[in-house]
Amino acid sequence: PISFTKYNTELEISRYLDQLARSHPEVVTVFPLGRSVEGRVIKGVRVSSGGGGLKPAILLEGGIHAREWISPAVVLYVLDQLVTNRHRNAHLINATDWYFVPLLNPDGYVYSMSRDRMWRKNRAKTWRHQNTVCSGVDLNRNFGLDHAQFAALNYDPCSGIYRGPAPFSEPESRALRDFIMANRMQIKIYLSFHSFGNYILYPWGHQGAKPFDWQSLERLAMKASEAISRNSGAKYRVGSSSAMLGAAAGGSTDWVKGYAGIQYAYTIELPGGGKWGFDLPEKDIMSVSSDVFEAVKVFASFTVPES
Ligand code: 0X9
Ligand code: ZN
Repeated sequence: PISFTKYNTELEISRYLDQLARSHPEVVTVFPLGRSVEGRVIKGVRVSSGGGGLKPAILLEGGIHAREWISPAVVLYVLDQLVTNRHRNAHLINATDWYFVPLLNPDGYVYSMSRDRMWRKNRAKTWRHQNTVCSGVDLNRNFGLDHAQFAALNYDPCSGIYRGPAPFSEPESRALRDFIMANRMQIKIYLSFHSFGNYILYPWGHQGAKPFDWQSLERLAMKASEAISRNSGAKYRVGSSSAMLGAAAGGSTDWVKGYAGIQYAYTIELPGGGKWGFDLPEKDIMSVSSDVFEAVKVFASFTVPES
């Protein structure tokens, strides 16, 4: 069964989503975004109170990177809070539609839980040369914005940041692309959860220059960061991806802003912990999740004009 104080398996997550839709059919819809390389269904969730017309929407996505287990955990927590406390959270649902993709890379997540804790990529089969076979594409290098801007390691199938043979060569990145393109007029904010390092990052990642409207993105991120420090005292730094972490092309948030035209696209790097940083102890899941919920409320309130 699902728990918000442990890391759930892919199967537990998948069943929980179906269960949630069954017990709250009036607000929750589960739909397939696509299938992973190994054939797992990538599930999306819509939380909506209905009522005529399209409301502005926010999209929370997790699990692009297999080993960053805290990412799907916080996305599930926000989803669960929103739905199970929906009377207290009515104001959040009435004005905004919510989309969740808790686990974009289910194959990688399963592999990280069963075989290699530090696995990052998807589970695509690729070939280096001659006899060396390496698997996996870094889905956060596979999105199609500014495909020319890559570092040497991005061309090496054996590297952890292999970009893949072509933009959107992977079914997981295509699934997110197609969903976003189909809903791009509705979605106002996209949050991509990663770990680790305590950052709220806005584009660009592929170049050092900032988007013309970076001050609006920075201002909103600062508000979210302040909500987190009020909640727990945790500090999240705010800046552009390239300024904070160095340039990297092919990331989802760059494509979402630069191609799909969704103004507010953020990568949120959650706290690290444990031995390698990605293995944040389960006892810390709750406080990180509660911080994220506070931040997400700030982002969501921003989808509503005049709020
Ligand atoms: O490198 C990444 O994909 C992200 N960091 S992580 O440690 N979670 O792998 C940062 C992505 C920031 N966005 C871009 N650089 N486009
Ligand atoms: Zn990541």
